[in-house]
Amino acid sequence: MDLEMDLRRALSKEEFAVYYQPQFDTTNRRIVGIEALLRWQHPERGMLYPDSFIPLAEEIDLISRITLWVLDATTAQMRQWMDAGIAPPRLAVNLSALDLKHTTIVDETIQTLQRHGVPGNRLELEITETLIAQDITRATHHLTALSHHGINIAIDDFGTGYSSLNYLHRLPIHTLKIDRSFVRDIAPERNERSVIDAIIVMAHGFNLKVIAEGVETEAQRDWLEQRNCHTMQGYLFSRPLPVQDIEELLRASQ
Ligand code: G
Ligand code: G
Ligand code: NA
Ligand code: MN
Repeated sequence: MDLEMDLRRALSKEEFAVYYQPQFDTTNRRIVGIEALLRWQHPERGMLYPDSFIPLAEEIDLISRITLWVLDATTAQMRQWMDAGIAPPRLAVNLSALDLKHTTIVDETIQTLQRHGVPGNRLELEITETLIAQDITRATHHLTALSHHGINIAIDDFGTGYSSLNYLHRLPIHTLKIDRSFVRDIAPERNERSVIDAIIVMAHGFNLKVIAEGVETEAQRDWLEQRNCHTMQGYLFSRPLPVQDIEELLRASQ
């Protein structure tokens, strides 16, 4: 079995699917966004998660086609939700480290939005710090162009990579996503200052939205609320769901 060969065919064989995980505002329990998470329904191996094929896709230079497929599929989905009156305010799509290196990513993203009639402010692109640090000049250029079209930029896994306060205010960033490793380590009984505290204070100081990911327990939720982080994503609220299930949730939360 050759995973590389399978991956090269997966797009044309329509083996990819998008799962959707909601992000909640815990002050009013409303869905403020939905993150799109890619799945590969492999004919023999069953459902594969991004960690097991995205690195390979990057290596064999297939990642930009996959990213475009995800952007197209999720934007079309967003349009349907808008027409049905159940659209979440925003849809978050993950970019891979290689996507921002391609000069065409900005145009292709804009064209995809226009093709489906979805305004830029409905889209949030999640990128990692490492990606920005690798090529700050190019990243600045692309992210600025994207944000001129209303597209939001979120820093994913924030706090785990090379964080520079310098880029935070130089770049058009809207959201920090606190990495789930910090959320996992929350110990309610301890009262000392934590990395999360620092991230939340900093986010507010820079006028950025902040979202905690990987929230699994009520204790973690309560602790985060106390620290003024009210946007959360994680198994406590919902797992990533196939489209039918997320639609049910969207309808129920109207
Ligand atoms: O549920 P989860 O296993 O889906 O995601 C694991 C990792 O894969 C996360 O770091 C997430 O950012 C990344 N990921 C999920 N979907 C996509 C996608 O469509 N494109 C890229 N490049 N990464 C994704
Ligand atoms: O890196 P990124 O943040 O985009 O990854 C999202 C990943 O986290 C996905 O694999 C998703 O399935 C997973 N995930 C979402 N919520 C939780 C959670 O509450 N706990 C854990 N352990 N993983 C989660
Ligand atoms: Na992500
Ligand atoms: Mn993350």
